[in-house]
Amino acid sequence: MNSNTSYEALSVDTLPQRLRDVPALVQHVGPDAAVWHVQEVGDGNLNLVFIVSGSVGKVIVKQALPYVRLVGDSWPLPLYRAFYEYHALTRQAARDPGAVPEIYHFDEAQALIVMEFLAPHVILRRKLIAGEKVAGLADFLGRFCARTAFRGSELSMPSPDKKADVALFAGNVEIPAITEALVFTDPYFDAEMNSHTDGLGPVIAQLRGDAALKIKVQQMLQHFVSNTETMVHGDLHSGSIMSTDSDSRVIDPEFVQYGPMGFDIGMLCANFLMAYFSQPAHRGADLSEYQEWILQVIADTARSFEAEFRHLWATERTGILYPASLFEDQGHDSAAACDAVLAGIWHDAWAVCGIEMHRRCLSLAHNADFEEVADVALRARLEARNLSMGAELIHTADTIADAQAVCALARNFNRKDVL
Ligand code: SR1
Ligand code: MG
Repeated sequence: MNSNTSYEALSVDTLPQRLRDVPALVQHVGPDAAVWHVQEVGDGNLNLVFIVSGSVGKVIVKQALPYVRLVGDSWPLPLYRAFYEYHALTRQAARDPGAVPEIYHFDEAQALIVMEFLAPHVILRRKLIAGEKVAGLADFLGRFCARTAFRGSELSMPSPDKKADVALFAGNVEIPAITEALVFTDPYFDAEMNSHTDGLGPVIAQLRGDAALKIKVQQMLQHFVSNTETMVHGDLHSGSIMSTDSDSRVIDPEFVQYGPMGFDIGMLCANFLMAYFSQPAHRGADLSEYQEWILQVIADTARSFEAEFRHLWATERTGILYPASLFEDQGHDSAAACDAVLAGIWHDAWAVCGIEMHRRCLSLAHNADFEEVADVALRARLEARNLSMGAELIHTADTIADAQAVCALARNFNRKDVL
């Protein structure tokens, strides 16, 4: 395809003819486009996603649409998000090698990325709903969050490079604006695109009537839009992770921006907690065993994050922040400084965690964990536990001791009849 041609959305029928000369497809799919098989499998909210198979193998072709797929062309969205996704993927690949799919080709004009087809990986959210375990998941995710947080910050990066990157990604305006509205704002008032499960009225009234809670959430939003600590994935939920029974990768960083180091791990933990609270609707006899496994994943992800972050602190602290010249070279251990940085990260993480637990039940774009529960009364009871725990996390983010305390809180809310 001539990348100078103006943008046109691909279709199953046009893709072979339009991409047949792209070397990456010839190499990874096969030279004869006439025998390519194309399937559109996008189940996310924004983009087209094709699996292209041929005599040699398969690739994923992801193309941005000029509007929000979930809503339609009444909500236009810039194609340039593919440019930021591509640059986020290259940085994540450098900061945590092997953690993201390999990129074969990028076409800016067509807003498309050709990448590795992951097999037999499936979206992690599907595995959590099905009650399947993934070995090594927590180690992988904790490491990914720590490496991308640390290596994308001025704890590690040369300051001019980091500032150039902040400037580059600052051009990604409309995508973070979705997060600013849907995640941080809409859940807390009767916004136009909101929806919620019947029966949640009393819990929602309590949240929206809690001015102190809204202040905490707005403080976090202020932090999110003004703190450019590191390059965050920006949408790290269980739909942005693909897993087999023992291997995982992170996908879909189009919500990339420079933001707080605790953002990704907080959003991630929220999605594990929502998987946890929704389990009674999906499980039979093995309910408590599988729920405990999910909590263990949260605790182990936090442990893996801390261990990797402390390791990078000791071995890769080459940036302007907390330099050895101020600490080790003066005979001062920097462990207390690392503790303080981690405490700030965890404060942000637990607040973001509570906010994400709210938005997936109250604003646009709910998650399948709850949404696929057909029994509306049961769904409301489970979502009510999740919403109440979210509020508790936001209120107490400053004083939560550790991830084990969050797991204990989840067990308590899981026993409560909030409605
Ligand atoms: C309009 S986009 C809605 C949601 O889908 C994406 O995956 C993000 O989570 C966003 O908030
Ligand atoms: Mg996505």
